Amino acid sequence: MTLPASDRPDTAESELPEGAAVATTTSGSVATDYAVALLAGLVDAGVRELVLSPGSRSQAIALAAAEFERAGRLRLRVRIDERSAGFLALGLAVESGLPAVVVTTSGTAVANLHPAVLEAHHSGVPMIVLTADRPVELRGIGANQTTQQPGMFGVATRAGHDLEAPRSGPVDPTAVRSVARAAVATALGVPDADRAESAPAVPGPVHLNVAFREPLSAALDALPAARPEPVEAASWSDAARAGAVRVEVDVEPATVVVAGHGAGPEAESLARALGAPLVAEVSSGAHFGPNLALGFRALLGDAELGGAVRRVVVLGHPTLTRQVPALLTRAGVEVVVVRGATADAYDPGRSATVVDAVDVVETAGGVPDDRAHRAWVGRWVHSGRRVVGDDEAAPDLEAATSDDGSARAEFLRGEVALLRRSVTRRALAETLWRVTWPHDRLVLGASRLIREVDEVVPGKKIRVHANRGLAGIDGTVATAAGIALASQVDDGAPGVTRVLVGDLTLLHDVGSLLFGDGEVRPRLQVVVGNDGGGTIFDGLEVAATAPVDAMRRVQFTPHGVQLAGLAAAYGWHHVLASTRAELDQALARAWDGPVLIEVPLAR
Ligand SMILES: Cc1ncc(C[n+]2csc(CCOP(=O)(O)OP(=O)(O)O)c2C)c(N)n1
Ligand SMILES: [Mg+2]
Repeated sequence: MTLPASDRPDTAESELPEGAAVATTTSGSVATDYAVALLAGLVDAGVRELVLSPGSRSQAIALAAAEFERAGRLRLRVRIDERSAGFLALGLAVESGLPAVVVTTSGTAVANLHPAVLEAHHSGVPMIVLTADRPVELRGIGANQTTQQPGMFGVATRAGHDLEAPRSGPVDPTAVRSVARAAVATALGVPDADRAESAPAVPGPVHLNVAFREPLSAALDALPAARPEPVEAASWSDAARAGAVRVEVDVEPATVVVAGHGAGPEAESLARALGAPLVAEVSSGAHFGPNLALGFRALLGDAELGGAVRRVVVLGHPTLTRQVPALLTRAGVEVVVVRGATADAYDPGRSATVVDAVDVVETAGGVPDDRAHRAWVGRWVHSGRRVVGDDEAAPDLEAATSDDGSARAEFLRGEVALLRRSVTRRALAETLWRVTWPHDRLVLGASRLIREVDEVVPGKKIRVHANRGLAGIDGTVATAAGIALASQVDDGAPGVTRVLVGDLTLLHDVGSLLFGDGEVRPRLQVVVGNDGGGTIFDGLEVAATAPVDAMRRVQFTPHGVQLAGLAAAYGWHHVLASTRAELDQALARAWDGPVLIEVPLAR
């Protein structure tokens, strides 16, 4: 059967004059020459990772990428689903701090990147979206697989360029190189000297839409020589500091430091410098240190502690509680927000003094080491410990070593019973926290379990990530795979990446369990708390009044998916961990490929 021209993928649009493209190119295809020049520019500017999904219009970039990988100049990851590819690139960039490139063909393929682009925009993650397109003469005439790609991501990109490979060559590698370099710099948030803006640039996605004409690719014999000249990534905070307004925070015992997602360890040092308690979300990068106040939901709601707060310094993007925004909008509370690498400064009360970097928050009155400060911090820290308490009574260690045989037997019976107990959300959170070490990575999906972890785990300096830019349940497995892959690149003693998700969050991104033949497997344990649907909605106020059946159907969205079967279909190991002993064993299992650990949870 011969397909009608309009249904054939990318074959019918030979709009060039005969021979024009061939005469002035290196490879025989302007598209290939352009793709090679662009990738060379990106790699020389510091790009290390490229994710692509297959397609015809993007073939020149895809084949050139394979060649760069063969030459050891790029790591290439191939994924069928562009939504998955986008989140994989996001995870690679989160872990490496470098912009990952994601390549798609034209049409709906591009739109599938939108969720990851939005997340990258809102959380300040560098990313380069490289989409292939039809040339201008084929746009707006109903050509196959052609839509309005330039500008598709709206305000979510730091920059967007509608580029085209020249009509008939030759490709000017210097010009293409400078486009690539500028894209890397913008994605990293390096300020543009020509742009007179008050706020410094922040990292985020850059869209390069490239129109290719036929012939869409040609054989490639040689790559241009490498000329590495990486863009300096550290410039964001330097620039922020250079242009910053100075704000003084008095050292007085009524200040609290709030560290939301991505705040970083600076929040912890600032809390100590101010002699202030630290309210740090679990993915803040500051959930540790002597000033960390656990159980802060209760403390902020407490009239004597939360009620006494007069000033809050916020770093990062708090999203996990209602108590933090309530505090920041309360009358009589002064709010200083330290702008991070995110699209918007966090300012729920629209009343904050926004500063650009942490060292502009100067402490007046010297080092806070007086008794009043110690007492203020101590009250938060001790009350927090009491609020969180212990899930279980501490084991009676005296009984364990007692001379009395029956006391020892009683102790052992108690311990065995504990190990046989089913896993609660709290035990799941605490166990994952306990087994994660600084060389490991922990990724937390949106919904109920991240809040459980946030609420109960003690301080520990480990790498925790969550997509909190928009808190979507989409792309979590792919993001974690990207973090795992980037963390295992040149690792002598590789750690493990663990991602904790609810069942709906897993099912939403189940396609990201797919690895094609020959694709590098991430060192990843996907831990699924399976309660049969979205139990976060059980906590909505409306659940008390809405019809039970309706709530179940439209919010809880029950399913009977057999996760073991899914895992098998995708070639993953599946372990059912119904008891605490089984969970411990599953997490400690020797590495022999990606594993999906299913933990049944009561609704
Ligand atoms: C892309 C996207 N769609 C919808 C939502 C709204 N949402 C938030 S949590 C949730 C349910 C999550 O269920 P599950 O992963 O099973 O976690 P659980 O609360 O049951 O632990 C949904 C649908 C979202 N955050 N992102
Ligand atoms: Mg669930």
